[in-house]
Amino acid sequence: MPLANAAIAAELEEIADLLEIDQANPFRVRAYRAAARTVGAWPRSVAEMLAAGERLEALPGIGADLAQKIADLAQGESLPILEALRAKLPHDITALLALPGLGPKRVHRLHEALGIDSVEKLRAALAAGAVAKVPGVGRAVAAKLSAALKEGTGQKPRTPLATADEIVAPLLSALRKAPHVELAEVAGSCRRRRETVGDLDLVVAAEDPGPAMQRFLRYDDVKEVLEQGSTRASVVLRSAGLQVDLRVVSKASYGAALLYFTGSRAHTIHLRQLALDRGLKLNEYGLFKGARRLPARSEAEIYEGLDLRFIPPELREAEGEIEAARSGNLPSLVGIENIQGDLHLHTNATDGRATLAEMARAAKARGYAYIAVTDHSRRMAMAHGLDARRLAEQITAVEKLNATLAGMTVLAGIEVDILEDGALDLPDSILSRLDLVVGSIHTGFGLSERQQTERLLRAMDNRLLNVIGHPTGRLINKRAPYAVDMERVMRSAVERGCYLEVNAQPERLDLGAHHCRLAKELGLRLAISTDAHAPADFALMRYGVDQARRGWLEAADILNTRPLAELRRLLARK
Ligand code: DGT
Ligand code: CA
Ligand code: CA
Ligand code: ZN
Repeated sequence: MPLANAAIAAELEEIADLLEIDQANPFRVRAYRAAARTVGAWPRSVAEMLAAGERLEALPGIGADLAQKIADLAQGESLPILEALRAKLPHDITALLALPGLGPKRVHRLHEALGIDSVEKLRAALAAGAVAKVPGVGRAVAAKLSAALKEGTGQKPRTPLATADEIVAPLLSALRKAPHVELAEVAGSCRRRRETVGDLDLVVAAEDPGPAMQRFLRYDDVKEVLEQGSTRASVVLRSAGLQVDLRVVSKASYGAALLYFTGSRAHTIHLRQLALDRGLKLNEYGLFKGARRLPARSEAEIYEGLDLRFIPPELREAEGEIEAARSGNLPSLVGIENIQGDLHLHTNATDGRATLAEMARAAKARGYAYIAVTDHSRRMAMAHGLDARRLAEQITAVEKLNATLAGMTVLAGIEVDILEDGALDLPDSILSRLDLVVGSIHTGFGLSERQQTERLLRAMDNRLLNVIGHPTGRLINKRAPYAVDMERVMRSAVERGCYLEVNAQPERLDLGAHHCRLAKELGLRLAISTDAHAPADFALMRYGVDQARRGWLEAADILNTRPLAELRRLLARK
């Protein structure tokens, strides 16, 4: 199986890294490093040269021994030297090279003295005070490492997905404009739409990787270059201190590389096993049958080659998606285009920043059929929560507005506080005049699991309540969810004809993906709501949809994909 130059270069780079940590002869290290650069930048396919009977010694600086190794790699064979190095030094050890003060020599010493072969083990050894005592490392370097781990990649909280999206969009478009770049996509957890990302992983297809690499390394936002080779590099951006890993591959390998770097690790390992079971080989460079390269320019070709339906990135967590793809039981995931309206938003009557009319206009411009205005109730004094009188005024305002709006309906609603005893913060006499009541917990996060669960059940006992807002109360990186028996809450919601919300605020994403999946199992529909406080917040809907997709949900599982008439029927309580 012919291997692309880029892939050959990547393997040679890894050999150089590992040899260097292993304290091999510096000339040998340099030879591999130079060979990686040469092959990576060579304009013609090495595999094709070999097929045409040309000799690789023609490449500058490549001697007979390296030429043989490159030829082996080009034919898809694994090199005994790389296998041996990988067996000796775990893959994660190269990550240590990215830390300040750590070159191959010190990484070697730390490995020899303390068995450190990953950032996690380094962190533990630093905490135990062992690192400063290693000869050739010392106090100063240990202090520098502690500081770096505290603020740097390891300890740093994971970046919210929405922040990562904002950072990656201009970077991708810069790469797409670089010469020779045919395709560029973000992979990793960002593409799987996890709620937070550890780092960004980019995959680029370009026959000549040089220009893309240059564009990447010289990108304005780059604060520090951690690692650079001919086809891969890692940098830290000023924005959010986010690390970005780039891989440049050939077009023929693009699908395989995108699949590999999208992960999850568990998903691709499972796929690789599936390939082996069929006598095929799948890796980050392609899909192979013996010496023959099967189509792998796109992920779709690879899934097809494995007799699987295409698996959307959001499902690639090794949680049953491969089995479902094989048996034709993959869900047809809800998409942003299925969303008909938004059922949780605020206006400047409470803590929103726009008027009711402005919010309605923005929703109509998005093509929505309906929205529900759900300002806060009186208990939220700091947000100027509405009492019964002000809510009555808002209901009148909604009626007036509806008379002027064509093609979109504003539903009158409230986000009413669920008090600690489970009572609602406004009298039934006013709640009964609303189209939709969202009930939320904003206080009393410290109750026991039993108390919190009873509180929510009691709130749902009120037949005027429709949807529980942000049901776990967590704030990503800031506040843990309160203790609650979610399965019991969901079962009770089904019995009572209530619903739960997927709040799309990037720091909430509440419910999260696993709870979405649980809801589906229990037959509970969910609302996906932005909790918008300004017109621009309507765009957050995609983050709620992303989590619902990660939870295997289809359009029919979502309340606000239903047309208005059906929505009204669904809101009628049992
Ligand atoms: P993150 O960055 O912590 O949010 O999570 P990911 O999934 O983006 O993980 P990351 O950045 O370490 O690696 C990106 C993808 O590359 C990962 O999802 C799968 C692939 N990958 C990286 N290293 C390995 C590996 O050693 N084996 C396999 N099978 N895949 C790997
Ligand atoms: Ca990542
Ligand atoms: Ca990464
Ligand atoms: Zn709220």
